[in-house]
Amino acid sequence: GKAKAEEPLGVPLALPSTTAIPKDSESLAENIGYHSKYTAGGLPLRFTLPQAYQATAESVSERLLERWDTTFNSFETENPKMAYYLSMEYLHGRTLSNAVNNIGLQGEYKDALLKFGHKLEEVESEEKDAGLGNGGLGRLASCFLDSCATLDLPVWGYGLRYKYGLFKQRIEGGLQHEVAEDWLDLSNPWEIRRDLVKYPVKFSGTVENGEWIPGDVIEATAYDLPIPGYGTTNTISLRLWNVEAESSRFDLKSFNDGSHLVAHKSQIKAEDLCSVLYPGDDTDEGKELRLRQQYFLCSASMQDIVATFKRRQLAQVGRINWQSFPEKVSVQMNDTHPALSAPELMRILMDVEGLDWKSAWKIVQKTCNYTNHTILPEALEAWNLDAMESLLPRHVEIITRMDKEFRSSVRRASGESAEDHSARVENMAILKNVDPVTLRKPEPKGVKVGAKLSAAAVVEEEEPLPDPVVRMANMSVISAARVNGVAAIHTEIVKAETFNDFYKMWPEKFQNKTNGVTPRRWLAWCNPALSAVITKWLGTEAWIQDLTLLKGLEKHAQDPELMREWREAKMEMKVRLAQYVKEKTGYVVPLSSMFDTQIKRIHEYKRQLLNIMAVAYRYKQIKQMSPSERKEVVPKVVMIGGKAFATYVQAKRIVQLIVAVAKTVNNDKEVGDLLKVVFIPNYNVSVAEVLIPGTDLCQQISTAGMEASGTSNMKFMMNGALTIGTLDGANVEIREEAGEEHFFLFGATEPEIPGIRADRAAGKFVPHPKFSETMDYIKSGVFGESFQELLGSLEGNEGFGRGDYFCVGHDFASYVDELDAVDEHWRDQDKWVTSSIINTAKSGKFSSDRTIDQYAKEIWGVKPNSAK
Ligand code: B1H
Repeated sequence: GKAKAEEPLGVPLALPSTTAIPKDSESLAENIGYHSKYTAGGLPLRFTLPQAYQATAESVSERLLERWDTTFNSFETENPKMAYYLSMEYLHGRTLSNAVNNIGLQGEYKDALLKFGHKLEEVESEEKDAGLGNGGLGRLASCFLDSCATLDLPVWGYGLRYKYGLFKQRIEGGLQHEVAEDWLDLSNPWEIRRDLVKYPVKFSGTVENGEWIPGDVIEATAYDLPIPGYGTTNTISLRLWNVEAESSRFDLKSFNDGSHLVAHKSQIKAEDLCSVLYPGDDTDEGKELRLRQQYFLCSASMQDIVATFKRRQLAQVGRINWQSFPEKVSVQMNDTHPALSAPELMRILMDVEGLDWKSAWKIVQKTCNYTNHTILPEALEAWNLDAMESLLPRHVEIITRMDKEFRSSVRRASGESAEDHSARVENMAILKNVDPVTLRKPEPKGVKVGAKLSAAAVVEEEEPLPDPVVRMANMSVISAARVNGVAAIHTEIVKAETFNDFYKMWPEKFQNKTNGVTPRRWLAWCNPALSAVITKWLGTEAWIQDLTLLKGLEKHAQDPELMREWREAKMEMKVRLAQYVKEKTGYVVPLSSMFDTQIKRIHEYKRQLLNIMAVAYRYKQIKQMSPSERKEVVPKVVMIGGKAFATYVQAKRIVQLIVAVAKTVNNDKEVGDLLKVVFIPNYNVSVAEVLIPGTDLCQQISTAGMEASGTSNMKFMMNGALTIGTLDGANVEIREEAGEEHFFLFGATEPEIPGIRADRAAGKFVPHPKFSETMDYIKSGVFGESFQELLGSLEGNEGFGRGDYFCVGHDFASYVDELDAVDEHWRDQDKWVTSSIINTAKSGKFSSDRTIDQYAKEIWGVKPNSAK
């Protein structure tokens, strides 16, 4: 397995320049026709939608290739410092519509397809979402790449090419069912398989005198996706690694021995590696396959990064100066999932390139950076040391040495002995549950080494010691140049709590980088109606590249003409959403209602339960009203969408309750149009693109301190939705930007939560009557069942998941009161529209262009490099 990418690339092909290829609708139609016949391979007599999609995608992909090639050549010849984004997840969504819009050919493709009798939007809807991620963390990675490309930054993404993305969600019999998402069942017109870019990835085996003799070697093959920037030629790459057994671990020897089945078995095992995305969001599913996946990503990517560095150094400088590696390379680890990048780079530098420990460690510490996305303890990855050792024996040696050096440097710096600082050092160290001197599993207490005790005597006297584990977050902090949180409040918690000892030792390492979302996909392309109004009133489309320009709308926020146009645009998007709801659920929702939306993974801390309980309360109130009282009710459509992790029982019960409430409420003639409840099935990126523009009010109601940032909150704000939310994650900054009169705040604050939990455990919680009344109402069976197990989590006094750990009971009254304030605001439609305009106008901060500009300047040290 020689790293082929190290070899010279050969002479660039002289092809027509990007401007020479015709892009008028005539030529595009011809090109689509050509692809329909020769690439998509269908009969041109019937130009069906799937075929139209395939042919159009091929045509667009061809146009991207020109840009891509230009960009790559410019990186290769100008050799700028590169940043590499490593992520186990990318929630890419659809590519066709985004690409056509980003390269500015929507009008031309629209006309071209009309010649075949097809609408561009319908053709675009044929595409399956690339759902290679769970939620916010994966979508953030995709938004970041869009911004990097748009800002002309020399950045590449690395990930895994899962055969099955996040499962599809079906609602049947009132329950969630998971169905495998075979997104590659048709050929993927966007990817290019790089036959020549392959690396061996080793597993298991033994280490003898620092030399790793692997038990297993599998091969990683690169598949590249183009990421076109907006308003620029720059088109960067997302490189996804795949295992291909034919070319990898097919064990010819045992095959020839006659043991065909053994050979075949190992082939299946190797291919399994990339077969499926782990579907947990904010959870750590510590399975061996996941560790294999993580290492596969890190090893292939680091080998590729090193090979690229060497190739460019040799071409530009003529020799390799390893000290300049951090001047040419920055690696961003998207949470701890790619944390093995650090020990893997150590291994390559030492075992392959022959550097000593000290020089290698200096390079690693200047190259790697780590973004933390959650402080939930169950999501902080910790791998069993023994399991890791059997899979990655050489890395366990390296990690153990990293830990040893770290422990002694902390002691050295504080000038005190091992004992004085043991608690602090143990807290920060990489290995946990090990003997501080040997860094291996300690001998059971009371048993002297070498003492001859019978096995039975030991078992009787000693409790089993916990297994040693590798704490990936600690390792990431130790090996990173910069560590960042994803919203101001989250970074403060990271510094003050999660990594406080590290922060005190290395304050300069810690930074905040408040998340952002791409305004291309999440406003300009998904909301054509509002975008047209914005462009008209700003007199320019420049806001698509500089979202802070939206603030120019503020001065017109009370202009009756803009208010009218704004209302019409919102209505157009509500009509589109209502059609979607009808199609997917059969429910008809009244357009004059307030559209109230909560979309995100189903998790107890995100509190969909709080939302649906408030809906139950509203329903009960409406039922009790007289006809004249009902006339005053603000009509509402409550929409909730999101997937529950298949084995997360409480989350699935929450889905069940939402579906049950919808069924009861929507079929209640007495309530009629005053209240509708919809569970939106199979929430994903392209569903979000319909839901967000059509929403009036969004719900961001997590228990304070638990949502690191949230990113749908930013998308809603851009699209003129108002927010009801807690002071959590990026909500804090959204409220600051919008102004408190345009944001509906409720609930306990982050510093109050521990006291609330303590009071609860001490039996001091007195439920508000509105809360008790709602609990009893649901338990009475109005929604078919009594939901005892679900509601039980809100009762009792203690324990995780019991005793209302997420403070639903505590926040309930303040939540329903604030929902009344929302209704009051809605009754004054002019006031509402003005607030809506102001939310959009003040959303500029939440463009991922701003976030990425900060990463580029404050962490990566990369500069724009525009392709010529
Ligand atoms: C976020 C995750 C996550 N934080 C483990 N952590 C996973 C953790 O498969 N796993 O094991 C997958 C994902 N995801 C989210 O990141 C936060 O909850 C959001 O608040 C934040 O907006 C988002 C992006 O920073």
